[in-house]
Amino acid sequence: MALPLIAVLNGPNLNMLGLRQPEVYGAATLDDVEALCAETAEALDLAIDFRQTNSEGELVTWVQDCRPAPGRPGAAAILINPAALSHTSVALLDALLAAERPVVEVHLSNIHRREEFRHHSYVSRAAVGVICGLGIRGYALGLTALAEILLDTPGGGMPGGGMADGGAAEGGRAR
Ligand code: CA2
Repeated sequence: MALPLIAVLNGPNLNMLGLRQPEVYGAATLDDVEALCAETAEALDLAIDFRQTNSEGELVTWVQDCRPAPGRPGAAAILINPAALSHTSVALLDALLAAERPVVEVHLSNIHRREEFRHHSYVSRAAVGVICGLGIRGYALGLTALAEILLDTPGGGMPGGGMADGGAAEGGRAR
């Protein structure tokens, strides 16, 4: 049976995780984050498409691609760590609003305990929820929340698509 597909999107510099600043972001690498997401998704009967980019434009395009189109399954929901783009990118906010999918924003660090410029996130306006300060477990919590949101809302409350097989099923799952 087709599983709901969650786009797990990571922004600039997150490819450096575990290699620099472990005192801020922890020792786990982005590969560790992907492994945790894969394991969590399997337990939740979700499929994931896990990606990272250093380019704002590429991230915007990936968000746009979450809406299904002919020959493209889209995604049922989005888990995103926009990294520094959280604090700067109206373009990313606009793309997330236009995606019309449930969005959970995740940050490894507690952005509210850090510099003032990190306290505001444009992306949060498009998010059903924001998780920060819990390290990589925030990704597992975000996937768990999205699984529940998709179960609670027939069709995820969004236009169709978003199944891992690209089939005709609507986004989300019937209870
Ligand atoms: O805490 C988070 O997850 C952040 O999204 C991480 C961003 C930062 O700009 C946000 O304010 C909060 C930075 C991602 C870059 O991560 C690095 C990891 C290791 C070494 C250098 C950067």
